[in-house]
Amino acid sequence: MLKRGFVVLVIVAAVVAVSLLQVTVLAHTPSPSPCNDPICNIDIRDNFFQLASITIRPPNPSTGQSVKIVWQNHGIAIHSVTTGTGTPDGIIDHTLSPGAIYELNMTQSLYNSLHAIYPNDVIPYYCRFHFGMTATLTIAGAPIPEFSLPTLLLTIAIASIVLLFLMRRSQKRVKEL
Ligand SMILES: [Cu+2]
Repeated sequence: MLKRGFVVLVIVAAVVAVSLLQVTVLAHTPSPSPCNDPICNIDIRDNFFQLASITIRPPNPSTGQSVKIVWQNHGIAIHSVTTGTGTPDGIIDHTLSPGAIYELNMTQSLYNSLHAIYPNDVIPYYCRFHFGMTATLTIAGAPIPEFSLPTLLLTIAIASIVLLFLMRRSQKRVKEL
């Protein structure tokens, strides 16, 4: 019994470690497009955005869950994330020093403001400091699911423990009979 408890503990520790690793990895590498995760990363370099075109999921109207977009300046120059085409549209305008991170939640209200200007949901943005440093953010597809991968893994871990506990109890009962 002690051995089985140890095995369960190791499995739980591994799942928690993988979940934490997943969060860390998500925070530091550019996401692929389409990005189906609740966190989407865009790297800023001298002088381009990576990925320059990315598709993210819209906010979930029933749960209120929104995608978090994370820009990180990996360059040695100052850059900005400014929505519009050459002139700011007044919705997003954020300047990043080298190494800085800018986190933006694509909430329903932000999405509505952007959708009013860009009805096709392709949002152009650029850097104020470098001519030709442009990118697009496309909002398309089904809203993000309620469960993120780390949450899902933790749920599986907890469900496994409950299942093992119930199995153990039923085995005991069989022995008693
Ligand atoms: Cu720039």
